[in-house]
Amino acid sequence: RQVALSPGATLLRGFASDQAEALLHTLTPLLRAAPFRHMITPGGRRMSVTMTSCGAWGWMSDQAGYRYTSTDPATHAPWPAMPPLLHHLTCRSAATAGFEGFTPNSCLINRYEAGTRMALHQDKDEGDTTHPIVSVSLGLPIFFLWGGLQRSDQPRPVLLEHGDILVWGGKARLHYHGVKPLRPGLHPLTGPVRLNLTFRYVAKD
Ligand code: MD5
Ligand code: FE
Repeated sequence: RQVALSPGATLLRGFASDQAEALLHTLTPLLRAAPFRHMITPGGRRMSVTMTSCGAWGWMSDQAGYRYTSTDPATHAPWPAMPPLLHHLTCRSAATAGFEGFTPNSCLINRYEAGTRMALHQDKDEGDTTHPIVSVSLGLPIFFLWGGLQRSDQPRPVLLEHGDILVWGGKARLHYHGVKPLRPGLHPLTGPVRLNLTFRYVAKD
């Protein structure tokens, strides 16, 4: 159930399946404190995905650019703490994929409804790309688009399903990626949506 997508990129199929219900349960109070919202790109467009964060650093975007902040711009309160269950799962997945010692200080939570997509991009706002990124998929399946180091590299579709964990580091850390529009459906645990949790180490203090 461990698939190597490329050097540094490992798909752990079903790694979070047993814990999915518990993970969703730990998100409930956190989502009440920091609800999902649409971010605005620096170009002035509203992203179709809705987002929130937990942990010391949360990702945000507005007309001034992409960045990590210690407080939620919607409430000016610190982002909710990262639940220990999420932190432990991330450390365990990273170690399983060969990144022993990884410890995240940021978790971005993306919510996809039918039709929501994410354009090809690189993750390069973290200040230090020597750490991997761990991504947990919950709910409806989606086609992830796995590209190369150049935007022009033809991306390959990879189906990400409920409970799958993707670990990206090393040579794969700066690969372009995105997701195809979510197809409508109903998942027993999440209903009409897909949630994606991405765990990162943000080099800021
Ligand atoms: C998602 N999220 O499913 C997507 C894909 C994002 C984002 O791309 O930036 O929030 S998660 C797949 C992924 C995770 C970690 C690293 C990389 C891809 N990568 O460096 O290619 O919501
Ligand atoms: Fe990304």
